[in-house]
Amino acid sequence: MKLLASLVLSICALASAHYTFPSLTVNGAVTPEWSYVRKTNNFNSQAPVTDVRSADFRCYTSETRATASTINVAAGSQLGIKSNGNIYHAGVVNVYMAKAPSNVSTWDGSGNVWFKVYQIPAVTNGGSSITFPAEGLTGVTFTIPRSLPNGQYLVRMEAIALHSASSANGAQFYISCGQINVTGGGNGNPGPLVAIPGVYSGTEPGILINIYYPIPTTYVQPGPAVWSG
Ligand SMILES: *[C@@H]1O[C@H](CO)[C@@H](O)[C@H](O)[C@H]1NC(C)=O
Ligand SMILES: *[C@@H]1O[C@H](CO)[C@@H](O)[C@H](O)[C@H]1NC(C)=O
Ligand SMILES: [Cu+2]
Repeated sequence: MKLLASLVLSICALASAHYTFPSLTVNGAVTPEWSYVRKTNNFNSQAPVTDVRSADFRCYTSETRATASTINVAAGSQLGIKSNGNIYHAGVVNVYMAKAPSNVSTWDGSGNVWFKVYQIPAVTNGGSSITFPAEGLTGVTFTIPRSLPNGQYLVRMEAIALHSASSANGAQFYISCGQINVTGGGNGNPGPLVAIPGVYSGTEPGILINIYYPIPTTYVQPGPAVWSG
């Protein structure tokens, strides 16, 4: 198992092409890269964020200072977040949203404003196996809750690679923030609300974890419960 883990690590080091999440899929159409998603610092390097307390843990735009255009998405419809490659590392996914006070293009997403709308955890089996349904996907698709109030939102994709997560700051976070304008929504009250950064300490059992040996008996998905409206 140790051998397998180090093999995985060296494959990771050789394969420079990781992944970013530069596009949305709205009404079945994939948007051009970095048009409705803020261009992240790693648009070229594709390197992950590993410090869950850094400012870049929110939208990863400290260098690009990017903003984006905002696309209309109907509440109750499917929203996709698309990768430029595939999520080839073993890991899990969370998607968070936050409502901008006014124009999302000029909002930084600070405060206790983020709620989780979607997740893809690991699947365990009491210690005989652990599998990662997010592994290999080229993106995720989820339903914008029907009762979500109208308005402009940031949508933050978070793919957590866990192949080297057994030491502190070993988990790799692949992040991006899209901008959407929710229409036809309702009077829901999304929550629980968290701040990003702030939501994680980095020592959660789902972030600081050896996924190889011993095989985990359970997996605890990081972050709050999903709000589905
Ligand atoms: C939001 O702000 C951006 C950037 O300043 C601007 O281009 C856009 O027109 C504004 N949108 C609205 C609806 O005010
Ligand atoms: C958001 O949608 C509403 C309702 O369709 C529309 O009036 C408003 O102009 C849209 N805002 C943006 C920024 O697209
Ligand atoms: Cu890698």
